[in-house]
Amino acid sequence: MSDEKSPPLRNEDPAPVPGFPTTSSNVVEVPAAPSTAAPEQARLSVRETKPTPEPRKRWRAILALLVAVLVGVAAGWLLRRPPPIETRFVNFDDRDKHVLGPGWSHPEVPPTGDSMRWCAARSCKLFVQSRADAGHAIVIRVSPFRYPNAPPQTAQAFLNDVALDKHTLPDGMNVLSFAAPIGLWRKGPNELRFEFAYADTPKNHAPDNPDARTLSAYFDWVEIAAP
Ligand SMILES: [Ca+2]
Repeated sequence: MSDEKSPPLRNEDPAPVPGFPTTSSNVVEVPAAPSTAAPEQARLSVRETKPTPEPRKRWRAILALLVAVLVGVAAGWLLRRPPPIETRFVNFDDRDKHVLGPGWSHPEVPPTGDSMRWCAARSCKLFVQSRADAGHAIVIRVSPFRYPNAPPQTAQAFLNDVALDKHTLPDGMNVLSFAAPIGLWRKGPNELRFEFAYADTPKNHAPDNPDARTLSAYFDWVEIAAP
């Protein structure tokens, strides 16, 4: 074993590297990088208080779009079509001309004072307004055209070409009802048609009657009754 003691450890400069000076004067101090915290904070502050032109344009465009949508909705609401005024009663006087379709004769006022019209054909039409939000009963007051040995007179109603009930008409005035379910009604104008078993001419059956019209039934009124 060797008696040589190891030299005490000293805080010495690091071992020299060949080709590289070792003195402390040769240490190159790297300047500290400038802090980025302050400029970043400044930029954030600028964004908060002073928007750049592009976001401002975008917000203006969105605002203009919202205004346009609101104006369109308001205009649509103001210009919306009002619901139709429903036809509930046809009295067959001069005020009901606008609902009469083909087949009807001129208005008449018999001694009873009622306002009447003949259906002067095998079928007659009415154009009635509906909101199509409920079913109704179509009720009519009517008298058939009769003559000796005439066949039974029948009346059938059709709503928009769909057949409803069919009734036989006894002699004289009758009140008849036809069920018209909600599904058959259209919003706005509807075609209501009455068809009869026959239409004939009074002149052909009574020599003293000059009436040459072809008659089926004499109407007093039509009511489109509440459900
Ligand atoms: Ca009447």
